[in-house]
Amino acid sequence: MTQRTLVLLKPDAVRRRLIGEIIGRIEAKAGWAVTALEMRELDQETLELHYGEHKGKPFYEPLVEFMSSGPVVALVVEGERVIEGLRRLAGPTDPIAAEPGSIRGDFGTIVRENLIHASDSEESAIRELKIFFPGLS
Ligand code: YYY
Ligand code: MG
Repeated sequence: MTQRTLVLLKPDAVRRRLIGEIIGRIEAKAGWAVTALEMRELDQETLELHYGEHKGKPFYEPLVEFMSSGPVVALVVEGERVIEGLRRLAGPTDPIAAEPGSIRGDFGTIVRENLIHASDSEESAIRELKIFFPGLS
């Protein structure tokens, strides 16, 4: 089952010079491929679309502030069961609860600064890919 997912390497990953390490882990998975990639800064409108489900929650405003604190790297990753696979590679939202070996488990400590976003379902992937890569067929 070949799928496509949206990955964001968050501003902390860029600041800490971890983008190569993280992309390396993604590329190391057999058959997965990065098929589009862009470094960019995210405006409020884009973040509101992307994180709309969290609007009104106590962590929303600080999350948006963090996500616009510096450039992110947006990637399209394609491959076998890549949506579930990337969620597992990233680890759970709270990096302290994330297993060592996962990206969040190896590099994170703070929930907000958890290095990576990966779409959580096929529906989310389709929605989020449209936001970040509208030209994709
Ligand atoms: O999908 P995932 O990134 O693992 O978590 P979400 O529950 O969708 O939350 C999005 C984002 O918000 C999370 O990566 C960090 C931040 N966040 C937070 O700062 N504090 C929380 N209690 C929950 C989430
Ligand atoms: Mg999420």
